[in-house]
Amino acid sequence: MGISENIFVGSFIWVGDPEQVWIDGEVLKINGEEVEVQTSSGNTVVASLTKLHPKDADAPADGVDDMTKLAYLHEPAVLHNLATRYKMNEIYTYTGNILIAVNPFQSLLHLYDADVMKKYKGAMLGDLRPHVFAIADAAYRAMVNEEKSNAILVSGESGAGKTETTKMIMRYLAYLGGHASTEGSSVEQQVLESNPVLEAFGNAKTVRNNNSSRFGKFVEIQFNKHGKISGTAIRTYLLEKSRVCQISDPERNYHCFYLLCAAPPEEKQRYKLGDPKSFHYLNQSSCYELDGVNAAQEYLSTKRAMDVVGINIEEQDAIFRVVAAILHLGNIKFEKSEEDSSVLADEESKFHLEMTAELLKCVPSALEDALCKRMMITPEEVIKRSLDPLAATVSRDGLAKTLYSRLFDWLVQKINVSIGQDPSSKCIIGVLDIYGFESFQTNRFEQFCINFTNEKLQQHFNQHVFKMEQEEYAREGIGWSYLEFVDNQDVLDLIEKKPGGIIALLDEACMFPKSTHETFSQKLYQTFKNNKRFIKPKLSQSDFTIVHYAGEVQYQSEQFLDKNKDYVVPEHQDMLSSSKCFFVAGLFPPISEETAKSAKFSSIGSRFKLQLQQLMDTLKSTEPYYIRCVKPNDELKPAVFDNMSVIQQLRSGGVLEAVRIKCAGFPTHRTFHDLLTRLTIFAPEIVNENSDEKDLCIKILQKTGLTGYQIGESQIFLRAGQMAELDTRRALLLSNSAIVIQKRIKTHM
Ligand code: AD9
Ligand code: MG
Repeated sequence: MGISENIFVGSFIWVGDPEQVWIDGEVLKINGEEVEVQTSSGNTVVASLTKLHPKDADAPADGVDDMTKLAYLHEPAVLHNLATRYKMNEIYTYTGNILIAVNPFQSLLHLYDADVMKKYKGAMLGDLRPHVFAIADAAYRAMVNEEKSNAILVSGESGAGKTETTKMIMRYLAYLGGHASTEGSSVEQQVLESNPVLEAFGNAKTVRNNNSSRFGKFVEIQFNKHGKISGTAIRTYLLEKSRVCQISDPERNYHCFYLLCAAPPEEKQRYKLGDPKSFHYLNQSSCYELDGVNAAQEYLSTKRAMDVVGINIEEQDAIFRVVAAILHLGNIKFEKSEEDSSVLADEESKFHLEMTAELLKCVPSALEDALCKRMMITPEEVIKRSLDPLAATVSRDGLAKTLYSRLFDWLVQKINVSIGQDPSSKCIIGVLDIYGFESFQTNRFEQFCINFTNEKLQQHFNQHVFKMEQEEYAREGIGWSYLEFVDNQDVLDLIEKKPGGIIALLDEACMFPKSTHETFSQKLYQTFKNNKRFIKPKLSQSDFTIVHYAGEVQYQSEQFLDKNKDYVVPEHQDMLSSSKCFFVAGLFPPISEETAKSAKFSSIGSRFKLQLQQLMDTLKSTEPYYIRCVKPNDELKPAVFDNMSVIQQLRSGGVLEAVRIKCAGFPTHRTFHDLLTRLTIFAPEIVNENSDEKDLCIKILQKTGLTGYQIGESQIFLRAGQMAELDTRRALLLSNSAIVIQKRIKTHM
């Protein structure tokens, strides 16, 4: 059935709008394919019939808590429903069992207090208002009852609320799976306190979010056979290293740097720290403070959280020494000495070099050499070559990044060891908080990896939604073959296929000394010239575009080769592994000569691909629950709902894809009883019949002449648009009978 049957003069519809994406209106005239519409904003527009969507005139004014309850499951209806609910501070809405969470940008404490947790405990999904606790509860109960592992996958763009949602889930799981004992720190307390520690070191203010996670995270919470939390494993993905030495206004570096600069005076003295404005790694941006955050208090609470997760005082001291050392390191400047070599630029640089060496407990001259000189091994001899000031600065920044990322990995590892794993645990609930799809003006290697992740998750999501639909049809005993299902395997092949995918070609380029980003791009153009997921942009000789499921993204290949190389300068490695500080030396375990020789280069892209594969394998063994976070506006303001931005996110987050999959099957399910109440008007004579509801339904539907629907065990399954068609005809019948009645009244008068 086409849309056109539902659109007639006087019917209410949705029409595309350049500002609001969709606007409602009434049909004034139909001229073949052209329709004249009076919009609710008072304009008259002409639109093509195929571009219109019918509007449910009977929809409840306050929206529906589950999109599948909408009479018409299309884009404008989904968008309108979310906007309506958001206005009333109803930030959660289901689409079947996917939860959509729209960031309120204000604290709605009443939504999350202990009473609310109590209410959701054990309640069936859908019995109470949509809530993140309901999803966590469902996952927990399914785990306890069916001894199955579950995963809750939280996604959305930066600032959409993933991390806050994840913390809410963890709090609720800790409430359900907590231990009564109060001796020392309980496992669940440790699990919760791992968050502030990782946020201090892995989060930063960006233009999109004041507390943006600069890494992906999968927290696997293990439960014992009594349903109590017995261990945890945290896996992290791709920390953004470049932020350590490069930031732009009005962003900030990682929170820990500012916290440490606000430490009590004696500690600041110990680390020779002063005003954050005096450090190059911080003063590239003029933003130092965060609204509503007291850095001094945060420093103390971060240390308390470290206590809880089992990081002792000595370790804390060592961690902050490394953080301070990085700040001092960034202030070392170089200038040209004879023959292209470099020396420390001034007294200040000398001071910072000494401070860095003192904090890292290594020899100042060794540090200076490691920064400014390289060993060249020739068959005859070993030569020390000097670096020019620019290369020495690159070397300095490289050292800062390596130190920081090793420190972050150490923290994750330490938390894992300290909370401990439960080898006897059979069930886990995994919680994934990972970066959403990104498409910026400039897209680099990071965006490439992030979007690759999203392609992987999208495939998992589609397959799952698809499977769930099929299972429901099977339960109801109806046949369904879904041939239209489109998979994104082709994009994944383009990226990760071995050999021949983009990552494989990038690795090849990295191993070949003469490669440049241009030769790499040329190779891509040649290899994928007939690939419909790959485009060579007309105006560029080195950019490339991937047609992702969520849209086209143009990548700049300039730093792809460099960023793909995970490489620690051997001079840095040697200097730090011989540090007198047990902690620092531990971050740089000596590497055997064999590995040093064999591992010419280790590929970040390939390692990331492997990590993702492991994640997907874990996810495959779990029952997934999806939460899609939505950012309602870019100003981070409460009560502002920007249709354009939201629709983009629904499209790229796969919510509309899920809707599409539903629509391709039988998206509208109605119980026999429901359908009878609604449709008796088509066959009023059957009401008095003594058959069961199923038979009555069949009779009514036969009378309507509808085809293609399916009859299940307890429900009728209608094709997309069929409910709308029935409603329209019902409305016409009702108005005709109203006219008849009116006529009767008139003739009686
Ligand atoms: V990023 O990809 O890590 O940059 P997230 O994680 O999606 O991003 P985050 O959870 O950090 O976003 O949320 C951003 C901000 O929105 C928070 O700092 C809160 O101020 C605000 N927020 C998010 N969710 C809620 C909520 N349920 N209630 C109140 C919220 N405020
Ligand atoms: Mg986050």
